[in-house]
Amino acid sequence: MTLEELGWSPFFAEHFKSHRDKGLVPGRVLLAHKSELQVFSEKGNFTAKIAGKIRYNAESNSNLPVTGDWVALRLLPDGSALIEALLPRKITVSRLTTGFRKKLVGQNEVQVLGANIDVIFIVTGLDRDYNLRRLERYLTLVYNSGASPVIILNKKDLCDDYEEKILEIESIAIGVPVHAITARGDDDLQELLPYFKKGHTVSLLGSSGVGKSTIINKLLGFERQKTNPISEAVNKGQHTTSNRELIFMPEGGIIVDNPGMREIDLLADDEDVAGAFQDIDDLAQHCRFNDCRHDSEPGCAVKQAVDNGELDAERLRNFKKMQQNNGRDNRRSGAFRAEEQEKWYRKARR
Ligand SMILES: Nc1nc2c(ncn2[C@@H]2O[C@H](COP(=O)(O)OP(=O)(O)OP(=O)(O)O)[C@@H](O)[C@H]2O)c(=O)[nH]1
Ligand SMILES: [Mg+2]
Ligand SMILES: [Zn+2]
Repeated sequence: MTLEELGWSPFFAEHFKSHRDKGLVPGRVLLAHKSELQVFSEKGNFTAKIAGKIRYNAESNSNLPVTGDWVALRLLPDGSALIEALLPRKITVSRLTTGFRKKLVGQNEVQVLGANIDVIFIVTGLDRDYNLRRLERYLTLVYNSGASPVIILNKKDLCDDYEEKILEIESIAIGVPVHAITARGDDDLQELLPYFKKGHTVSLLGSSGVGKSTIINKLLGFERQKTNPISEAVNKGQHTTSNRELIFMPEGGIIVDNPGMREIDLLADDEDVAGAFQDIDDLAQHCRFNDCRHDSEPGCAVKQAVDNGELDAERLRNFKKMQQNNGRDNRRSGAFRAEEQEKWYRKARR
């Protein structure tokens, strides 16, 4: 497998320069367990350990390599490898566990759900799983990551009015592709193939039982992933899929299956939405006009921050997308934020 097929790009090449001089080789993490990782490189597949200094210097778990990360490998004489550096992530799909969520689940960290993902399929079931508000929360998570969202409505066979639902979704997810499919059927998966370009990584997110693994099996043409009727998995309080792993598509392209996300995981994102763009909210205080849209208004502090490199243009783009998406201009006030947090907090404790 070539580096390009693994998803290598000039961004990583630039950050790898200093490591190459030290005799290290680039590799991409296929699968990460606590102590051992599977890493793919041009020189083959290696079982790798993380160098002690990486663990020592990591400020939190989010600084340790996860599936999808690019790393610098020292190849050892016994055929294994040592991960000596983690390359910067081009895209991080993550969830902040702060504030109320921290109180709820006792965590205090950024949890990385995906690294260097190009496209995220947000998978929803057209059966009982369907929930527009939840879909909005998934969209927020994806917009914050910088990956491109695609909405997959699965189990079309169990829904009579899926066309209406598509219209409903298109009105909140402006410009986001929406596909209604039946993963159990044979023909619908064709329309997803164009997302699998050479070296591109597609990750599937969604609640447990919506059919993420079924979709992957169908795309691959064999039962690579375990699948289960929803009732079985949910009654046991488990997800059928338990880890994240890079899977290579025969025609090129890389796919990542994920364990189903829990309601409480998304809850955090609602809270994050409230504070997700705090930096932009702060800058906006200094715009000349109170209702500045940060487009071409004179005296716009946000635009100015982009011009002088203080604020990432991509981030501003995502901020606008999200506002457009949710029509949530009014959500910027602190009072609204506090109210929202309170609401979700109460909900979670019921
Ligand atoms: N009727 C119907 N059932 C489907 C469809 N796609 C998947 N299923 C069923 O839904 C159940 C759950 O599918 P999985 O693929 O295991 O779901 P998952 O999203 O991977 O779940 P986790 O791994 O727990 O996150 C299985 O019994 C599938 O056969 C579909 O298009 N129609
Ligand atoms: Mg699964
Ligand atoms: Zn402005």
